[in-house]
Amino acid sequence: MAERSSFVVVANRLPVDEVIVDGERQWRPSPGGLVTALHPVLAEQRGTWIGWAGGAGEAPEPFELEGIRIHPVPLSAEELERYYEGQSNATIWPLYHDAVETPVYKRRWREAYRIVNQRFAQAAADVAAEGATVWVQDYQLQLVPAMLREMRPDLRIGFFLHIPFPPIELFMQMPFRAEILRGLLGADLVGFQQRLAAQNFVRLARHLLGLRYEGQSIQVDGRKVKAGAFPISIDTADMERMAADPGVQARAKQIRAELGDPETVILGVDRLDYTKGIELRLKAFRELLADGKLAVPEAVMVQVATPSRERVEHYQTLRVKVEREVGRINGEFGRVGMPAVHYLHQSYSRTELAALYLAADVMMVTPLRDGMNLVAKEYVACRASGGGALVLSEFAGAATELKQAFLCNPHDPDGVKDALLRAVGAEPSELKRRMRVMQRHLRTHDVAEWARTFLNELGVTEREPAPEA
Ligand code: ADQ
Repeated sequence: MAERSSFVVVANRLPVDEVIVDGERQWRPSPGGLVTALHPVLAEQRGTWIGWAGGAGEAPEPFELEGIRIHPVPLSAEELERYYEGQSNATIWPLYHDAVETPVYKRRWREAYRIVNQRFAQAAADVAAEGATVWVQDYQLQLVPAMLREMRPDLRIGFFLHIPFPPIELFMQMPFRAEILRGLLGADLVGFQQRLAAQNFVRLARHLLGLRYEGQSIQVDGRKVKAGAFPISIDTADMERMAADPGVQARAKQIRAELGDPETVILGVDRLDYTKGIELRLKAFRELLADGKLAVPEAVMVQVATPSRERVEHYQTLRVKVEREVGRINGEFGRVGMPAVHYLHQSYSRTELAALYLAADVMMVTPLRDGMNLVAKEYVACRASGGGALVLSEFAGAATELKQAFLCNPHDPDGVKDALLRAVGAEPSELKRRMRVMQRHLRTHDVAEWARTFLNELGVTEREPAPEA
């Protein structure tokens, strides 16, 4: 058996991408906040990351990349359809996001979710050293903590949910609700983005299983399970560095020129997901053009919508609706060579995204519900020069921290239009002041601090020296 690790991360996806070089398969690290934050801890402890490598069928053999052991878990084509697209993304995802799309419940999806969660738990049980710390990530793996504790009671287990945790009334819809809750309660610490989500969780434990709690601490089988809020963040310094790069700044200027040097560039950057409020944002823009409050070519909108979960029906329907709305706006308000909305259904590099953030006068982040929303934080971190306005939904976790944004209720079209207009018309000095406060916050509350706070609360530092940030 391979050498075991004292620190293990378990997540649906591995932090690596497959690339083919000269006909040979190679792996390169995929950029992401989570891996950036956890890299120092993983590298220091020769930690292991367990996850799916992408693709159906057999998994590659475990390997090491940049000091992290990578332990792939296989998923069959049928499991991908049932565990990932089905139970994770057509049942749990919509239910946890206020059921803004109707969750679909299927027995065979649940069964696949159980089987796959057991496989991830087994992999963790195999690679974790005696007394190791295991940190399980997100809604695809909610059964893993209890499954793992059953096999390995010696481990210290943390769980972090990246998406919202719904109120009791909504959670109670789920057919195997008690099993999910017991799954999570297998952890020593269950982390959420928001305090309200942690409260939903402890109240649910009492409501559904009759468990006693004090503060955020639940009594389960003679153990204590702590719940808490750990708002995730970005690698702020890295984002600031990128925005200060002359190449990125030149690209931002070029983007503005390509857009016809308008007075106001309005930007949206999201995965193409129905929780992100892309349609309502487009509608607000259309109505403002129709009302004559905004006009093309002085104002243009750029909407980047990253392809996402394209085999799930909810997502196929959304794409049709968004593209129809873009067509409608351009049909009514565009001119030859001058569309009102530039719609890009593509993925971009980090530097191109930073250039887009720099090129935008107003960033619109209007989800109907979002655990955190890192795009909002990335935009703020990029605007070190002080300009720019963030229009932010109150229903994004980020709104709790970024209070100087132009906050709006995405369910109220007039409120969204009003926030957008206020952002467009704000004085530069006011925008600077707002940005400065938010930037200061992000400098001290970055993703490394997030990981450190969670691991400290889990008690990792009681046994090991504090991980370097
Ligand atoms: P997501 O729903 O994926 O994450 P978000 O937090 O906005 O949402 O993160 C998206 C990331 O993807 C950002 O870092 C962004 O820069 C990047 N991205 C978006 N469009 C891109 C494009 N076209 N090309 C390249 N990169 C692109 C879930 C939860 C969130 C929570 C995060 C982290 O739904 O609420 O903030 O996890 O916990």
